[in-house]
Amino acid sequence: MDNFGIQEALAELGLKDINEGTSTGSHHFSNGPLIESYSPVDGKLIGKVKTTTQEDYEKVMETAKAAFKEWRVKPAPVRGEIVRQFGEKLREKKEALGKLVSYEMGKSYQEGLGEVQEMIDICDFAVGLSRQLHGLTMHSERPGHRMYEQYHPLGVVGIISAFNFPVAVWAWNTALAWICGDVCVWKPSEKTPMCGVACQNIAAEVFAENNLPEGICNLINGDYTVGEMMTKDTRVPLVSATGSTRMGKIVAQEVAARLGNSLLELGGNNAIIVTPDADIKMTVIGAVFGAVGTAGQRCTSTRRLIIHDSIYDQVKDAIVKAYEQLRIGNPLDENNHVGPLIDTDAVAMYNAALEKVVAEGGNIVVEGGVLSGEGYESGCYVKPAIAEANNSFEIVQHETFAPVLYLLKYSGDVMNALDIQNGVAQGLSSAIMTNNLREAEAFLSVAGSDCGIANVNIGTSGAEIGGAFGGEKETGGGRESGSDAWKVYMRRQTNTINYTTDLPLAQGIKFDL
Ligand code: UN1
Repeated sequence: MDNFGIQEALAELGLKDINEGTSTGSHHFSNGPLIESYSPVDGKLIGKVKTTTQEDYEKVMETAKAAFKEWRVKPAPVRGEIVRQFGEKLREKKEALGKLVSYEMGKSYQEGLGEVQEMIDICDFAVGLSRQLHGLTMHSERPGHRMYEQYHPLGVVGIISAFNFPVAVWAWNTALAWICGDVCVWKPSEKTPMCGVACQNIAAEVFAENNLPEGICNLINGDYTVGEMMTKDTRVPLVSATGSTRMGKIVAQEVAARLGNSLLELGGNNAIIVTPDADIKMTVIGAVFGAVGTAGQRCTSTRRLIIHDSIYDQVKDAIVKAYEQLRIGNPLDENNHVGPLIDTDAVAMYNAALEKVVAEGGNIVVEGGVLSGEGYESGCYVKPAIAEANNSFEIVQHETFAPVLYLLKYSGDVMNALDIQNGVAQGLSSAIMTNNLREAEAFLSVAGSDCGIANVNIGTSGAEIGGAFGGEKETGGGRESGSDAWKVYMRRQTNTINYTTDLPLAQGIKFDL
């Protein structure tokens, strides 16, 4: 295994002694039982990370609150300069971190690098934004009065992230929260704890070099019970959570019960509509990457292809042919297209989905299966599968985090395809492949896609950081990353200033004493 330079990468990221469960950075407060992280790539132990107890959490929160007092008074562009330095450090460590992401999560090295690139990109974005946290000015109805609004930091922002993007989603939240003047407490997925410690180490270096408290960036580890410490904590005004809809519903309720804010980025059930005017070659690339990239474990992965009946067989044949070319194996080997699933529980869910689609009357077009033998010792490698199905099947309505693609047929005009596309509980990403302007515009119109992301002649996955990222319905409604997503990390204050010697009341009310 070592020929892929894993040990060197771990050393570069300060993760060498992690076998003793050494926690580093501000994570040194953690004293709970160890989480062992096994690679889905080869089934080997990567390291052990200490979990956070309630007592540890209290210390983290005290540290974070103290750091907030210092951080919030730094001018936003000064905070931007720190984020710029963090982005520089990420550039230096891109290969090592990309490799760890690939090894601990199982996505291809290319995608691991891509994920670190998203971190770098959001840092650059945040640096520019640090001079643009604009509020509006309004005209007061009263003479000699000035009215405007300003944005202030919120405080401690809690971040709960998923295994599938073990570093980028944290960075989307953190880079914005930092320039907004917030401090962060991050609970990464217990399936990818090493990635969390690696990021904490990189951030800690930057804060130390600038004589800033490391409590601006905090790491806690463990399962959902550790996440719950934040969701129930009134000291955490915003909890940003990425993961399953099941998890999101619990987080939303716990945070709402104390009238906190939550930013939710949950499950998707993303479809590509393929119309008679689609470019078939582009469709195949977009659909296959969308369905098998990251072994189908992106929240933006393509789950459903909605194909017009006039070109159904042609598209089906082309996709099946492309699947025949797929090489499944060690994701650190650049010759492979598809790596492993995260763990054997995910493999069981994949198997169950394939059984269920058959039981519901689906027709398997590309056979799935779990791979065994040399190179597949971890038991996490599966064959990407395709089934012809019906949108009403329970399994098609459900997000299975695995490379299972459902082919659905539509006839007539594009509105029929949109009914199918929108006919699921989730609303994250969507796409249409067409060269027909009318179809494309109908898809983007008020009566079109109901998702947070709607692409034309692009697949469903691989969104750029510059746009707001998130979706509707069971996807949770939150928006992270680009555009004006930063506003969620700040509190808005309306200020009215009277520079006269009179006190006229609004709405013309008379109140003479
Ligand atoms: C996720 O799967 O949680 O759009 C995030 C994409 C990536 C991010 C996915 N930029 O596929």
